[in-house]
Amino acid sequence: MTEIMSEERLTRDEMASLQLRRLRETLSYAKERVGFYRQLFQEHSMTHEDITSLDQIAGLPFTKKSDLVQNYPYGMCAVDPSEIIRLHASSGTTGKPINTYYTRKDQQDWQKCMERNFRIAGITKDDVCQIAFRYTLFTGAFGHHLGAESCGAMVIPTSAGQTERQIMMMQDLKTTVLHCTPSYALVVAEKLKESGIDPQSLALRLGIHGAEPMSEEMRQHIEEGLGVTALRDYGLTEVGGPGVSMECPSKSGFHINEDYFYPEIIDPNTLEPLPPGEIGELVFTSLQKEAMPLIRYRTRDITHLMYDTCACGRTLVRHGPICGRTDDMLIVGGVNFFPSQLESILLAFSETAPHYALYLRKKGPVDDVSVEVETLPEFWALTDENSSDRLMQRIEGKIKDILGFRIHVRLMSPNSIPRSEGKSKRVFDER
Ligand code: DLL
Repeated sequence: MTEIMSEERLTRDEMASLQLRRLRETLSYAKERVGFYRQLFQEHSMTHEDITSLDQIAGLPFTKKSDLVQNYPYGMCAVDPSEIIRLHASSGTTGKPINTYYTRKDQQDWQKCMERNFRIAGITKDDVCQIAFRYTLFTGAFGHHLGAESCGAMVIPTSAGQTERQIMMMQDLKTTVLHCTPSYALVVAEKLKESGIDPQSLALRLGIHGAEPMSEEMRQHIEEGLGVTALRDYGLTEVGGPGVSMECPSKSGFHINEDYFYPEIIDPNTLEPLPPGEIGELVFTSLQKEAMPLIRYRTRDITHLMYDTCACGRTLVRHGPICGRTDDMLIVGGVNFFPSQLESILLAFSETAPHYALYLRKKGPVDDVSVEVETLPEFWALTDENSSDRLMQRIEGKIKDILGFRIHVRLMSPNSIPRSEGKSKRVFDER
């Protein structure tokens, strides 16, 4: 077990007073330096002096993705471009990327958050970390790279793809930690199996997977396929990428670096704050950012907060798994559901593989929903029409029981659904 630092086990009062001080500093800094916030605060006729306790944050306006789009490229920046030493971006939905910027201090803070995350996960200087996130504008690879180096581990920046070469390097260099999306972890696991390599023959012990959801059922596939403990980390480009939160080996929530990012959960419809434990939309206020401070940024991610002390001894607030995004929620015949719920149902069957694609189409006025799911090679090799019909009916029955409506299931042969080296696209809403 790695050492727990004092800032990871502050009392709630100590953390709250630190957060309040930094919140007031951030509000005053943003108002002074970012035209967007100056105007927003004027419209809400508020100043940072009005904030004397953390719960008053609920009276502040939100920042939305559309604000970043409208103020592209530098409108949300609090510093002159000459102070910026790094830019990362995610692909926006409207054509223009969503940028995030770092001053030297922001980058150092990012590194501290990533290092803390990886210590929480149990990485030490003896580890060999293979970074198989893509090294592009995407924050994933660079953030993980910074954190692993900061822990004193040896970093192998392979980037994503060239899976055979990844495996060769794992074997030759005795990689102990694989960093990549859950989707790519599945690709590596599949390649190991195909090549007849026993994961136990590798030095791999830990997988750190983020940037997209990983259900418990998918975690199990990855852990078995790679012979690792698979832990999730979370973050988003807008607030600086990964480094926001990380699971510890007790797998009971993601520890939030709440001295850097103040979290709230709101009801996405009423926009009112929800009490601890209730599920809603995660909102973050940056507490230490120089280049691009964000106040009450609506992430669209759905989860809940837990304030009890974790089994690992840390008091940092934790969020639960991201069970979906407000913009990912699907409505079929009036019933709301998240793709992650369907994933858990599909992967709970011992005959299925963790590869599926959900299609939503219109048949006249009615929603027609179907899902293609691969079966494991062991099942496919032995299957006949009867056994595959029986499995299909069992899966359809389970979906109807849990989600309350019918989804047509098509069983697919192994390897027939496209794989991804980054984030997977599994939902095709063609309505
Ligand atoms: O995905 C940052 C990141 C890189 C996080 C590497 C972790 C590891 P974006 O591309 O901006 O940034 O996507 C952010 O991805 O709002 C979530 O919806 C989703 N997401 C990220 N991590 C997780 C996770 C990076 N562990 C968006 N579980 C977020 C579920 C996740 N969803």
